[in-house]
Amino acid sequence: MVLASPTPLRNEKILTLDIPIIDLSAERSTVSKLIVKACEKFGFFKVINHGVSYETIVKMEAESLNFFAKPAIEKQAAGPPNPLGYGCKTIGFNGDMGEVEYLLLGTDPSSIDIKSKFISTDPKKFSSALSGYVEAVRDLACELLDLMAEGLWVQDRSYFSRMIRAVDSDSCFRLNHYPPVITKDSALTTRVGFGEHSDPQILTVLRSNAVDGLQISLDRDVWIPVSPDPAAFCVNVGDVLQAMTNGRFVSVRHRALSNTSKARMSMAFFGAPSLTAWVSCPPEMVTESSSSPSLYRAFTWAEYKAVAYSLRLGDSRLELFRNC
Ligand code: GA4
Repeated sequence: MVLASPTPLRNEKILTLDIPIIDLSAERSTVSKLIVKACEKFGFFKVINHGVSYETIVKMEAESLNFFAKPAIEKQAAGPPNPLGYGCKTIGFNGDMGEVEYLLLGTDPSSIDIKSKFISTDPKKFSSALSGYVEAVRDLACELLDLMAEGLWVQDRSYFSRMIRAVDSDSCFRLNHYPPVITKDSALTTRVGFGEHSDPQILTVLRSNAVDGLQISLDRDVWIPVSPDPAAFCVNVGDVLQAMTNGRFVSVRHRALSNTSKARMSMAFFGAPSLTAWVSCPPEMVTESSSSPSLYRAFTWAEYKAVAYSLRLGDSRLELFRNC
């Protein structure tokens, strides 16, 4: 598909191709093969006919719009992002900045209930929209992980999804709002909304409104814009899944730019293991011989998360876990 090229940032190239679109209503073995291919080549794909109801999505989107429309002081009542809470422009703890405001939330029922009281004047409505959405996208993430296991011939089909389904899974949810770029001379300037990074977790399921901005990078300084499609989910491999597939799937760097007169809004579910869970490959992904030796040492999610938060947004953290 050929797309309109947004203005590149200095010394960068923009490629005009789109990531694979996978129809989940197609035949299961075909779908699992397509997903594996997409995860190996792009680390990103879109899913359509995903089974998440339109109502579930629009309810959550409406709550998100309501939240970001509030005065700053009311949004700050959600607490600072350390790491969960409301943040504006600052990302993480090490000086990263972007043209974005966001709300980072836990996904377990008790944290949803507690936080909702500080987020909305109708906490019940907010927590019902959020729990409905989180449950639906978690189910979708688990289904996709089972399809990946099938496509990779991993016998234990729930090897990956079990980690996200765990009651103490450390999954989180993020609402992002990228305000429109308004300049005096009405010329559009490109700004970095959320800088280049890979996601630390297992799998990310993202939905955005119809405003573009998401780009992925398979090669340094070469960017591929991902066209927005509010009816689809954009799915990407996280660092932990790259480690659990022994490097077969790629956790690809991506970013969000703001360069339009319209606000971009996105909602991301980050499926993560529980803090104490060990991240290691299923036996099928590793061979004793030299063809696929274990690329990464085993680590716990708590250890990996601590390293991620100690580094800058764009740092390559998985490299630190490579076996010599
Ligand atoms: C990227 C993916 C998720 O949005 C996130 C981000 C987190 C944050 O914004 O607080 C991090 C970033 C993300 C990667 C490295 C660390 C942690 C900011 C940062 C500098 C919520 C996550 O889990 O990791």
